[in-house]
Amino acid sequence: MTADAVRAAAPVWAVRDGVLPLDRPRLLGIVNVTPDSFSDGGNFFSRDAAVAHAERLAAEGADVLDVGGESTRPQGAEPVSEAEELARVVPVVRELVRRLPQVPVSVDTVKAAVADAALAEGARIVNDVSGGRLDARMAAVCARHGAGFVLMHSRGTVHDMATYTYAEYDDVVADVLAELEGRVVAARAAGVAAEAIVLDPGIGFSKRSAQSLAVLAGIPRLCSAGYPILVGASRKRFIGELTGVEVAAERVAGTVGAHVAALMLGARLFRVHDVRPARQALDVAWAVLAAGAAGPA
Ligand code: HH2
Repeated sequence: MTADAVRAAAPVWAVRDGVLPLDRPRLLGIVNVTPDSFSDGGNFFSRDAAVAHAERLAAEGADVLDVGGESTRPQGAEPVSEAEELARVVPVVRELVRRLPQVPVSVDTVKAAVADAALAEGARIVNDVSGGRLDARMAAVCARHGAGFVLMHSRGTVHDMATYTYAEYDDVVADVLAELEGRVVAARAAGVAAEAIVLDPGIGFSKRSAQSLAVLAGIPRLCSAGYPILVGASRKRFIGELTGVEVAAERVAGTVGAHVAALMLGARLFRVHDVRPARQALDVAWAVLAAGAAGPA
């Protein structure tokens, strides 16, 4: 197969009012408008700081800007009220849609009302770390707006989904796949188009380090569901445990390693704090893979 043929065969992700072709690795740059996120909490808590950060991520090559107003940090994330989350997220989404109309904005929320408000402001994707599990209205909101919908695997509530409380599996890859397929059935039943759906195994969510490694290694099996796979390994605990690097912001090289491996196994979307190194590493890794697919030069 030629490199052009590889690209031509690539799927596209239907994100409200357009598509994001998955003909190369796509990056979601993380914009945490929170005081308490595990690796950058408080850094971009004001609207202006969050917007400036997002503009920097776009300039560094982010394909999507993922705006979130509620942390799921492992050390007991405190759930945020709907009013507070709206107040954090909506002004940032509004400003990004105005300033960067060419970069799709995604909203990272488990609340249908927050998703609805962000989509009304021009966001094009909903990234739900509960895959629609925690708010029965979420899938219908995504369907009504025609939004792209990231269904991430997790168990439990916002407060404990990033702990090990529910980290019991028979076969972690099979169990995650089955639970995600259940979320897909619910989303499709609510009217979400198949082309709008992306699946994410939820690295570090109700998963010990070995289980996060297992789901990364299991990406080819996850791909068998027929939906694009997104991975969010950025700065996460398993990288700290593997490398001994305790400061989350210093886990950039480990993050790149995890994401390049995930790309080779079939993932096409990556949610990252550090866009510049991710862009460079994944584009080069992709060029190598495409050259291999093209056959002898
Ligand atoms: N991880 C986090 C948040 N949202 N969304 C998807 N789709 N995949 C992920 O792996 C994922 C996610 C947690 O990371 P972060 O936003 O940096 O931290 P916090 O939850 O503390 O704000």
